[in-house]
Amino acid sequence: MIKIKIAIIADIHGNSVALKEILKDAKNNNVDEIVYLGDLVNDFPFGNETLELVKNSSSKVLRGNKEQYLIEYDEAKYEWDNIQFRNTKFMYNELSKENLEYIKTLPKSIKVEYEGVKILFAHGSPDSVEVQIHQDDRDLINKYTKDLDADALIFGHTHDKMWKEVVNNKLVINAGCAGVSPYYIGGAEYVLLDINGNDINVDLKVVNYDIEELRNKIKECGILDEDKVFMSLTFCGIDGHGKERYSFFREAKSRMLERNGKWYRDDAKGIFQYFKLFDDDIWLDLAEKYKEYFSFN
Ligand SMILES: [Mn+2]
Repeated sequence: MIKIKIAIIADIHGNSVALKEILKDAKNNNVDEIVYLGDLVNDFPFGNETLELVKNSSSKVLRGNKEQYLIEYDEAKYEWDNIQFRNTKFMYNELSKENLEYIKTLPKSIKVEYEGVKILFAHGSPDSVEVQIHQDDRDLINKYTKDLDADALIFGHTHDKMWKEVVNNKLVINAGCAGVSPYYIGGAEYVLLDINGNDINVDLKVVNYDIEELRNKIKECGILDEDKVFMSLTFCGIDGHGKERYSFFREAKSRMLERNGKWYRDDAKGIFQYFKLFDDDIWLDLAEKYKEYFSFN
């Protein structure tokens, strides 16, 4: 009988410090293979380092919306000068040519069969890197499981705390978030799947990593010369200030709505319609308001 152990890692977002700890833990658990569910790079600036770890540990790697943004930026080279956009531009400029070409090769979903057990892996939903499947969205979960030609559907993207359940006789797992999970202080989520014949054991794992190491790496890499606000907000997501980060974006969005009647730019194209690019004065004004929670001022 086949027995295979798989580690599933979603949403690293350039946090190579977190990924290294996950890979250590996965090795200690004797995993046979690793599947990456996309959003490998952005919002932390360690894209190349992350991609080297990813490429060296797996050939089952998906594209997320963050990879999609970089690919579209490579094609269109939008001339946006919003301060907030500098983070994406920094990542684009930092990414090696080889890694840029690599992310273009990544599929949006894959189906893998482990001796009769079929699993569909996706970033957001089986048909989109942008769709978010939250556990309380029963219609959506029903839609994606009722005719599913697989035994399990596993995805990430929402950054919700990991969850699993059986719906329409299919195993459904949200693999949580490795790099920017707001539910811990320096905690990285990943899933261990133990397939033993038709029996699947699911272990939702959280490993700790050193947020000070990450903070120091950020100070050294040059991103703060471009913008401290986005980096601080991202850091709020992992150092216990997730609520403040959420309030910042909610407030920015409502100020944009008040000013423009919409919260994205008129010239936002393609997938960037979903990218919250706020006006600089709103961005900087809120940065002042929230600065006591910021790591980088
Ligand atoms: Mn995503």
